[in-house]
Amino acid sequence: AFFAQFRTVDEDFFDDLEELLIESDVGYETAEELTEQLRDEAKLQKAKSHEDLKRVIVEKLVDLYDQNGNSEDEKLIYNPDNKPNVYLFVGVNGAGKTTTIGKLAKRFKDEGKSVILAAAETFRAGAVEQLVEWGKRVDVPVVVGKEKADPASVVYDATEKAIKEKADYLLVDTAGRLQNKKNLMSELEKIQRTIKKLLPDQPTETLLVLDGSTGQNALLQAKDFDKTTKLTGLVLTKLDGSSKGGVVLAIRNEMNLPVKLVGLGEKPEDLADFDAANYAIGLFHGLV
Ligand SMILES: Nc1nc2c(ncn2[C@@H]2O[C@H](COP(=O)(O)OP(=O)(O)OP(=O)(O)O)[C@@H](O)[C@H]2O)c(=O)[nH]1
Ligand SMILES: [Mg+2]
Repeated sequence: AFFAQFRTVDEDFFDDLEELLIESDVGYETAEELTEQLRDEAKLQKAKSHEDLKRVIVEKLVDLYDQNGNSEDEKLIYNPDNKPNVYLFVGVNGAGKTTTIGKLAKRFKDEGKSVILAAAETFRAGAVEQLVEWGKRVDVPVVVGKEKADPASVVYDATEKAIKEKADYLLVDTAGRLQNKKNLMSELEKIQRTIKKLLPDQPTETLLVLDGSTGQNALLQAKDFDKTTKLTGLVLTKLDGSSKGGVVLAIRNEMNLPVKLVGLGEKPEDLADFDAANYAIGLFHGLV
């Protein structure tokens, strides 16, 4: 529809394209930069037809995403000589941490790896049960503490168990909300310190889980969490809905954090690796 509106590719076309990119949460700066590049590229490639332009736009989105990184850092890190590989999951409440951990546990289990889960979210009622439920569902052990236990103590026990059993992976679930943000951040810091006490090189991954429909606020969340627990990547959830998750382009552009996983539903198999080209096409399809 967007392309049909335009007979010719002129200034109006690029103005409207920029507006549409902003609306899909790519971010103002990124949208401006991208439109600028597209304008140049379209001229350079003499892209006059709409088909030409669609190709140029998708190419540019992928380029923008890949700019500083190589595609290698998009993969989850697994080091067989450094077991257990500890993955710490952080993010605001409802983002999809627990669900992602359940799905990832299934993936690793299916690959023949040994996995242990740590229920380090003891604040919210029902949180531990939710992870235990996932553990049963995908047949993976879950370390839990006593009621209202200190989350760091649960992590300590789980790390010890993972070391003793030479587990391939330890996936740590954390709270998304405490009494206030300061409490949450200091708890996450304490959890990270606890892991390092036993395993100085861990966690291998500290992943920020983001609800794909969060919009521009996701960039603020990424900056906040990165300050406390240096992040290694993002998980973008709920892309099965209407959300395009355009904000990851802004996060990539400003913070150079790769998206490592995407959530595509609530079932154990609804998890995929991030693919920049697919993502760009999806984002772009949302625009037209
Ligand atoms: N459609 C869809 N729903 C998802 C996805 N990921 C998670 N959800 C749902 O989102 C809700 C919140 O997910 P949780 O995994 O509980 O989120 P959390 O980050 O652990 O939340 P807290 O424990 O409160 O901090 C649940 O109802 C999940 O089923 C996804 O990729 N797609
Ligand atoms: Mg949770």
